Amino acid sequence: PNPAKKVQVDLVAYVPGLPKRATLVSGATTPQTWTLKNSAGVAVASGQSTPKGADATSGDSTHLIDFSSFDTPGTGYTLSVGEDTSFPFDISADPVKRLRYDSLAFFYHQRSGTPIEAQYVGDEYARPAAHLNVAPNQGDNNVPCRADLACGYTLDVRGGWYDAGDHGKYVVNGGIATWQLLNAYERASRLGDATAYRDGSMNIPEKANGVPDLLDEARWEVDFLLKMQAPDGMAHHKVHDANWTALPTRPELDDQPRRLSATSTAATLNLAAVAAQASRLWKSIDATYSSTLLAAARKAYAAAKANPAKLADPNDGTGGGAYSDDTVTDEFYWAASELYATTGDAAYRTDVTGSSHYKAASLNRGGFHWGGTAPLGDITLALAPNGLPAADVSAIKSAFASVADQHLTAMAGMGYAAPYDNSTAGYVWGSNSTVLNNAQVLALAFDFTGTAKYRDGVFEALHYVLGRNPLSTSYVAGYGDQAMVNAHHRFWAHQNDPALPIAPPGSLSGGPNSALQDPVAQRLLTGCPQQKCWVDDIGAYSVNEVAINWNSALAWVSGWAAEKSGT
Ligand code: 9MR
Repeated sequence: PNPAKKVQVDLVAYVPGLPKRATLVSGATTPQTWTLKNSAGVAVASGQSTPKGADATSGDSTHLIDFSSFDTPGTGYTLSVGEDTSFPFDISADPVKRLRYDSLAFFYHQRSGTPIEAQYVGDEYARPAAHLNVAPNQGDNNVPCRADLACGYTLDVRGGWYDAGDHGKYVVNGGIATWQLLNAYERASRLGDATAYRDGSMNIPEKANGVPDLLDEARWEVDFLLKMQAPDGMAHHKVHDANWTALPTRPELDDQPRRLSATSTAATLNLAAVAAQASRLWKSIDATYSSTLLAAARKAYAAAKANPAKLADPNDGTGGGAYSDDTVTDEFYWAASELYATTGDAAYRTDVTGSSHYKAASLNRGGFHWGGTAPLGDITLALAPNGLPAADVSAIKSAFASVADQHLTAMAGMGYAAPYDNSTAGYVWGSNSTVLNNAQVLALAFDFTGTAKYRDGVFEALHYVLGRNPLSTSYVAGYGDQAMVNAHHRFWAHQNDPALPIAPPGSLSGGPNSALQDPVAQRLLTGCPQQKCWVDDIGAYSVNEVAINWNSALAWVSGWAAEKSGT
């Protein structure tokens, strides 16, 4: 389904002044001559490849092509070896600067409870408001708990972002996604250039309200997270349909009853962490909102301490994903870190310094994801001024550099370099988000040390996601001549209904998943090498869905990369 080239490049662009590497698929044991041609087909550079041998992760025998020395901006370059020619690509900083905003636009598209207006997204992506009690929707206005829970109240949980290709709204991955957007802003304000996210930078309804647009977009979900808090301070794990709906189903045509799942310790700590982080960021923008957030965060944290082992049911997967997580020490550390960074309170400090995760103790090549959040606490403690001993903050920063070194060592041995540890579980569901979260680790290592190799590693990760991979495919819709089109999504379901749109530019596919956890992947991909376990098919939800907590990683990394790409 995905004809691969023999010369694999980033199908979008290489940034002037930075390394430029490609991969040749070849079993030859001797160097091969490569030629770089401009858009007129004229050779502008040539050189010799370096044989790297067989690579089990991709199933290819590869050579490295390094054309870094050529640095003339332009469009439509190709790389050739013998008869084999790559897809075209640019040498330019422009595409990554567009991607910074297209990856963020994903979140407006995913908003629930509000019309998605043509003036912001164009006619084909516009749709009416949904899940507001307008038939056939059953609405998120007064949602009861699942019948077996009998919680005795309903909640108004309108708003927020749909998780992914389904219409569920889940606190744990909503938490990490929101945190990552807010962290992109906080990092840029302290160590970079937050004006990239200024009011008017994004095409959203709030683009002229005097508040940075990235914060406006994040607030859409922060407000939803607050609504998921139960009277006792705990947060419901999720709200979603009673049954799975068919593909396609436009959000406003979803007729399923909506139900709250039980509260959970993990969801409650996600709420505590994000509300505390947001309270810090809105302090000088909207003091009342900032206080509301802090009160919610404190209440949630106290509720989680009183209910430290209320785990989400791993079997609660009808009509929505389970998102169960049997370890919450990491969420406790993350939430305590955010609360401490925001308040300086001694009690939170004690919980931070007493945690087994303290000083990045659990940061490793596995990185972070919705179920493993301790590094989010580390990142906040390293970025936001706080009263911890300087030596401890230094230790956290050093951990980022040493894990980044481990990534770079592993990447040097790969045919298609990606910061990804496949040693325990192969390529997992959402592997592209893991690659990009690890790119965030590399980016922070650069921020903390200024060492160029870490910056170069971030761009290597982007090159992998944008086409330098064994499928010659850009996993980002709208970016590159062979880019993901048929995302698993109930509205962007063009493959099933030509009247509906394809995935909009800047949406990230989950990526290769060697566990093949859906019937389409099982039918088409059995026996695949790990990096080839992917297909651009709407039915292949375990490899080709989109999700807020994956696009947040793309937004963080592309925003950082855009900042480092000069003018
Ligand atoms: O991202 C989630 C991944 O880590 C899990 O392995 C997978 C199976 O439980 O679920 C993924 O999340 C999906 C969620 O359950 C439902 N909405 C779509 C999400 C992305 O595929």
